[in-house]
Amino acid sequence: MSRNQNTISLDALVVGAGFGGIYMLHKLRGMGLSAKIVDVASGIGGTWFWNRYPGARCDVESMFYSYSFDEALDQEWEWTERYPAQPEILKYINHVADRFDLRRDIQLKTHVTSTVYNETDATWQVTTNGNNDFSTRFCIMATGCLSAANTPDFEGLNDFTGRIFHTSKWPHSEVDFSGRHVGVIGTGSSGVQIIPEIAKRAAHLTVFQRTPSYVAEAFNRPLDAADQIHTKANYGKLRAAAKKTFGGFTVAGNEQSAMSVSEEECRDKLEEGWKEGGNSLMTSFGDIANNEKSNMRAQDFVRDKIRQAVPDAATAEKLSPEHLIGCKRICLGTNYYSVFNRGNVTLTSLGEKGVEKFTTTGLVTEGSETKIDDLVMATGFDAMTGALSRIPINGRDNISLNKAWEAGPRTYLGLMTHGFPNFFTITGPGSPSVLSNMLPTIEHHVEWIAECIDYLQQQGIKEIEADLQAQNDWVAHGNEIASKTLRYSCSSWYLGANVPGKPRVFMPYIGGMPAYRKKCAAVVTAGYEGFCLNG
Ligand code: NA7
Repeated sequence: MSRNQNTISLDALVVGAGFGGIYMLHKLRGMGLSAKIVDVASGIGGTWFWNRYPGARCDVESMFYSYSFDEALDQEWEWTERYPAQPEILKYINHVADRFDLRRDIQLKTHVTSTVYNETDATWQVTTNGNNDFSTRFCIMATGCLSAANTPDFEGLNDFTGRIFHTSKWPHSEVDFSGRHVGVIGTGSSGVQIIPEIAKRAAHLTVFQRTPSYVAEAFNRPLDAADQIHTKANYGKLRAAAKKTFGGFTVAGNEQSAMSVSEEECRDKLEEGWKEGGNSLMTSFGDIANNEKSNMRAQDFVRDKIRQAVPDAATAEKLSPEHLIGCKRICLGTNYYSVFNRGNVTLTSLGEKGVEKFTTTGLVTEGSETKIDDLVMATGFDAMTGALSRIPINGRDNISLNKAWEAGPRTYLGLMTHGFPNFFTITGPGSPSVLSNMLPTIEHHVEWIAECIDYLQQQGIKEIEADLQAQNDWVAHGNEIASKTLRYSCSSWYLGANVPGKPRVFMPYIGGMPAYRKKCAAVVTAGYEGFCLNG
């Protein structure tokens, strides 16, 4: 390990200046600890700093995709749309950083090159590519679940002479597609959002689709004063009610089975959910995600919507997914399907061979070349573990995190890993994270970690570490409940199935936020049960 002469000693170093990192720094500061954030980006915002492609928007309603820890902040901030666009989210997090004077402890444009545990003095030695390294007692990874880009290793890509973009690493200056022939690979959430935007400008857009997505209409709209006043007057109650739901979302949904009503009644209810917009389709009934027959009714409903939106039968057929709805994350779109009615848009389904190769002027699929000027990869992320696996992290006995997670990530509560003392992960694998509303879930983790650190300080305890047995039990419990759900059955990024060679393990905890919160609280009440407290 090469060390900079200038090593800053801290109580806590937070890696990542997204929503998790920003709140963690605020909390640690409030406890009187010396703490800093380090981030490779040139600005704060984490995933919202990078994913600045045209059309980028959150699929959680703005008034609840926001921090709840400060009532005045809640009351003063004005969201303008039901679903916030990326620039507005970035503005919000920058506002928070300024409001709480956080910037003086945020070191940007700094890449963490390694983090190694020194058992002798119980510190983490964190090296960077900048002018300084860090020596810190606590190392907190707020590196995000969807931050490491998945860039498939397409044959011949280096020979392609056109422009290449990835949605998750979008340029800061505007990209002009006018008059261009553009190819987009990927039809997940990012593809679904960017495709209609590119179609407006490009001379021709070819969409290369491996698996069609279920796209629910978002029915995004401007938020009027009445919306804001009502929510702000009831924020406390609404947020408390959301905490009782499975994913921490505001919509509790209908608990009835879709099979308990007639086909006609079922359609009417699904139609109501569809018109409500967003995720309401999935919560129209209580068992769409768990019962195959109920799921089939919801699938048929969306396939009908596709046929209504796209008159060309062959295109509608290609756009119609066959897999279980909700198995992969459902996408929210705005007039997504109808974009394929435009004369300048072609949908190309990838055959078994996928993208066969790139040439200097385009790409070959099913033996024929499509010439393009620009390639947009909307190919997603090495989700949940990618950001961590790309940093060499060595814990006790110099064991690497990649080795410890060789067969898939293993954590206790998604918060800590055996062999890595005083090393925390915010919304790590093994926590509900991406299956929930990330903002309240992040707040829960930050507050749990802060309370834990405070406890260690008060008790004069040197180290906390996940107990191996408790970790094994937690992993087994997570696997057991995941294997009984429909979500386990398809090739999603939840399972790591989108990245060749990645172990297939269902990474987020699927027991729901209420059960998870209860477990985390019980662990604390029992004196950090399942953790080893040393020294
Ligand atoms: P996703 O949802 O992982 O979507 C990636 C898309 O790219 C998806 O359609 C993939 O097809 C496709 N893909 C990935 N690799 C390839 C290759 N090698 N060839 C062809 N097509 C490929 O990522 P997003 O960025 O859209 O969204 C991620 C999350 O961000 C989303 O769930 C929201 O939570 C926000 P596949 O389905 O794997 O066949």
